[in-house]
Order: sequence, then C-alpha cells, then structure tokens
Amino acid sequence: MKWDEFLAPYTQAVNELKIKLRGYRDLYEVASQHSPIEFVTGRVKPVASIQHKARKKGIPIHKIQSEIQDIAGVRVMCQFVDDINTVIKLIRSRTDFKIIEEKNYIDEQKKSGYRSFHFIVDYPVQTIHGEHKILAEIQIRTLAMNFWATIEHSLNYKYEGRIPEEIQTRLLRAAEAAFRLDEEMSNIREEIQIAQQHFRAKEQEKDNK
Ligand code: 0O2
Repeated sequence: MKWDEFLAPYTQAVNELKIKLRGYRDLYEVASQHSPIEFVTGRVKPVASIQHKARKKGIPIHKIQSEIQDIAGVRVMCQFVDDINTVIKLIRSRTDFKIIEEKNYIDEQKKSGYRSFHFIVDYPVQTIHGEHKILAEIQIRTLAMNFWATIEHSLNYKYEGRIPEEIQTRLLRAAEAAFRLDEEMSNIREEIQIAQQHFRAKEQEKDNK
C-alpha cells in the first residue's frame, strides 16, 4: 500500500473542509451575529490507527477506503448545545458534499458517556487524476463534550482500550457533570437574551417619548 498517495486526497479534503467550516465564523461576524462555531479542527487518521481499526473490525486492505469512514475527520466545537442544531442545519443545507449518514450521540449518548453529533459525508476532491470522492466524518460537539471526549480518549489510549472499572465510573460521573454544565450555560444564555430584549424594549420606549 502506497500510504502517501492513498492519504493525499484525505489531506486535501480535511484542509478544504476546515477552511469552509471556519468561513462561517467570518460570515456571522460580518452579520454581527453570534457564531454557532467556536473553532474547527481536523486531522487525517495516522496510518497505524487505520491499520489498528482495520484489524479490529476485520476489514481487508482493499476495503479500507469504503469501510473506514473517519480517515478524514473534522471537528466543530460550539459554545452551546443549541449552536449544534444550527451547525447541523448549515451542514444539511450544503451542496458541495453528500451526507451519507448521521449519528446522533447527543440524544442517545454512547455507553462510555460519549456525546457528539456525527455526519459521514461523501466529499468530492479535485485531484490531478480528476474528481475523487472520499468519505469524511464531521463531528459536532460543545466545548464541554469536547473536554470530556479528549480526556476519555487519552485514558483509552493509556489503558489500551481497557479503562479500569473504577475510572470508567468516574468518567460516567464526569460525563453527567459535563451534561449539567451544558444545561446551565444554556439557561444562563437564555436569561441574558431575555434581559437584553427587556433592555432594548426600554430604550425603544424612551426614544418614543
Ligand atoms: P480517533 O482517534 O478520534 O480517530 P467505533 O470506532 O467502532 O466505536 P465507528 O463505527 O468508527 O465507531 O464510528 P463512531 O462510533 O461514529 O466513532 C468514530 C469516532 O467518534 C471515533 O474515532 C472517535 O473520534 C469518536 N468516538 C466515538 N465513540 C467515542 C467514545 O466513546 N469516546 C471518545 N473519546 N470518542 C469516541 P476513533 O477511531 O475511535 O478515534
């Protein structure tokens, strides 16, 4: 397998998707609106990780391209849970790639406590050999969900996927705390918005007098 050649369109796709999704931030800024996107990251899965996943799932080398869906991965971080819904709508309305699958681990969190919304998309890359469609995964999560997932991911790496039960229990408690943090932040945000509306109405009243 010539990995460099195989991975080149994936790198291209990740770079393009990062630019496209980051672009929304500027558009919201110009419109003086809150951006539902806080920041965007992306990566191409390292070869060792691809090989590990293929071995674990019994995927032969010639099927890696069609069966490993997250070789190209982009992650969108949001401040509030509501922002995730806005980003979902933005992605569903795009015409430059095709959505293959949606995985809602927010309404139904994983057993581990993991929460995020995933899109698997068919992304067309223009290569020197013409158009090449590749699968890419777009993960959307709040900052709190991202904090939890990052810590859990490094523990999984450290314990090679066998996190001791006691730590798993603590992680589940931490996932609940992250969920409550998201809820509290949403409540605070609503209160701020109500206060702002109230303030604007008062100002309007003054102007009309
Ligand atoms: P990396 O290092 O991020 O690339 P599977 O891997 O079999 O569980 P599948 O079918 O590939 O799942 O798709 P799924 O469930 O949508 O997971 C793909 C990616 O979502 C993972 O990629 C992680 O990035 C993230 N993810 C899913 N479940 C968890 C979880 O319980 N904890 C954390 N921290 N992340 C999760 P990789 O290949 O696992 O890892």
